[in-house]
Amino acid sequence: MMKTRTDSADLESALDRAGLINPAVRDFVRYWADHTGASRVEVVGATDDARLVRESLAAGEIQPAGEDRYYARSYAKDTARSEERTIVATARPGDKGVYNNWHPSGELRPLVTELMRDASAGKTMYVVPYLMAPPGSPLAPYAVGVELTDHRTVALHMIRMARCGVEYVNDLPEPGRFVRGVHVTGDLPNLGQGTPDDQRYFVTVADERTILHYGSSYGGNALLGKIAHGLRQASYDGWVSQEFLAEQFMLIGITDKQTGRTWHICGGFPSASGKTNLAMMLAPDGLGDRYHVSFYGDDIAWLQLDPSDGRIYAINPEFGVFGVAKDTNEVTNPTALGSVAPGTGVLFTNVAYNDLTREVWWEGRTPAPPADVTGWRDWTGQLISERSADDAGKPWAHPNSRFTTTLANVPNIAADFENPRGVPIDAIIFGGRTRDREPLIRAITDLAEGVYDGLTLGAEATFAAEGVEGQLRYDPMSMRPFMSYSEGAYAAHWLRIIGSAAEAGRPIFAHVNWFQRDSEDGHFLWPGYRDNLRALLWLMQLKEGSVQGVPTPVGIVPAAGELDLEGMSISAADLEKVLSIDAQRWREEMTHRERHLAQFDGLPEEIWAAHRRVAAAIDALPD
Ligand code: GTP
Ligand code: SPV
Ligand code: MN
Repeated sequence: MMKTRTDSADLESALDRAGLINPAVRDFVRYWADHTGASRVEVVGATDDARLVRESLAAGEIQPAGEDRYYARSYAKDTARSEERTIVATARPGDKGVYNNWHPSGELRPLVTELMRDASAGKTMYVVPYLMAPPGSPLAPYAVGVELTDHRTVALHMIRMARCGVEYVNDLPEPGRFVRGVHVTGDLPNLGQGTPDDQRYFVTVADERTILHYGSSYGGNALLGKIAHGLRQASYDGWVSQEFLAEQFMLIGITDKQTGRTWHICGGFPSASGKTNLAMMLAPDGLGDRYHVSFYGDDIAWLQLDPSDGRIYAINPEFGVFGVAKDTNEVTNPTALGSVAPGTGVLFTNVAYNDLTREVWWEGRTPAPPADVTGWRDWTGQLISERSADDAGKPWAHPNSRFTTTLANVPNIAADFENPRGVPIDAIIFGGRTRDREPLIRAITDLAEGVYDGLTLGAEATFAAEGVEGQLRYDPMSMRPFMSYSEGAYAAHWLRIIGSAAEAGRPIFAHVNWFQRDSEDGHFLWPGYRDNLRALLWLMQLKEGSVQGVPTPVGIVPAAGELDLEGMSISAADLEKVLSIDAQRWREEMTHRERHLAQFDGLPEEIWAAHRRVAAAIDALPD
């Protein structure tokens, strides 16, 4: 007889077999197994990976893509985060911000719970206990979670992206203190994605530490440890506890082998704007082998004061990389290719796939697509050879196609990436895709002006979110899609946390832009990628006083000759352009900034004062 719902004896024995003894976690699983109507429950962790891979291959959910490499397609209308359908809900109207799409939890929680009723019927519910921190971190109490998911491929992703296993929940000092994540895929072909009848809901009930995501099996919509817990829930927790910041930041070390000195830099660029690439950066050949960049994190950092030395320390709570495939190749990012090499267990999603040769390809992998199209299918599964003339020019891979690989596979992973204390931060940088106005780098030494700069980060939105690509918009600290409470309180929390550092150990701020374009032919003025290290080396020299730069109203820019351009090719005109401040464009910008900041209730007076200072200095510039 076919079973419809998990029988309670089976459920208890599944939990027992997995050694899951935390009684609060067991209660959580019992409730949702019954409510979603899943027919089986299975607890999984890292040690189950090989078996889950075999089962997924046998079921045709993933396909082989070379030695221990795998490929999956998502449903064609489910390929990126949905910002419109993402909500932060709490019981406190005061948590409403401009970007968090706040709703009362009293309305949202019952609504989503109802959508989930019996919605996993006939499916297995995977129970994935996880830790979003290096074990032993002072922030580990905020990092414990359990994701329930009815999608096996999501479980495979979680195992790569977070530390997973019952050991992370069994011995909690407070057994009930974990983030409760429920992911129900729903009937993807019937959810009205992107229409007025959209059924999807991606809700973080932040004051109940509960995440309810319904209607997607892709990326941040479905891997709840990453964005929903690691950013939205954690930033809320960090604010309520007054203990830490959780930001969409990359985190790197730069070592000067000549002096033995290592600097640590973290920073926010909006989604699909270069964090992973920067974290995996090789020093440019022209600089010889003097410098080495080490990877700590590429998407999330949690920052906290360490009172023992008065410095700000950062950890990467993640265990893997969910990286953009597009334009990744031997020249732009050889490190990324190394991290997805044979034997890594990488999962590719929504790139192009060859049924016969088991190869994968994406736009920018090679200058032109494979000439022999035999066996090649685009990301939707359509054979390239059978494409209509109309479709001939369409990309083979989805622009938001990605690779998922664990940190240990990243060739430049820092030796101490699991250090529970994290690393002391020397600089915090912000940047985005900005086609004009923003110079290559401008350094900011004042705390309020640095926080102000983050809050006014403006950039072109990317394909990492549905329906917004190319839109110019403000994206404060690159947290716009992940903001969980009001922006005024967020700014105050930033001033307090970074301001708690001892004066001498305080990080310097900087704004960077690798994406300025020529106004006539559109070419990138700065070569980008590996050469970005040159701008960061200048910042470190500035911090240490070995270069002075040129002060401007928006920060200090490199003086001619201060950037080490050894072995790099850039025209004198392009270089001058990326190092200069266009007074007229900045004056226009300041009026937009004023309107942008005015939306935020309770913005600290220090931020307004910084804005007025910068605006007055720009007004005083000659044209
Ligand atoms: P999320 O994972 O969405 O948060 O993205 P991310 O910020 O980590 O972006 P990522 O490094 O994956 O880069 C996104 C895209 O920007 C890729 O297609 C890169 O090839 C491209 N890119 C990254 N760095 C540069 C650069 O310095 N110059 C240029 N022109 N493109 C870049
Ligand atoms: C982003 O969009 O910023 C990502 C990818 O890092 S996702 O996990 O889909 O949010
Ligand atoms: Mn991201």
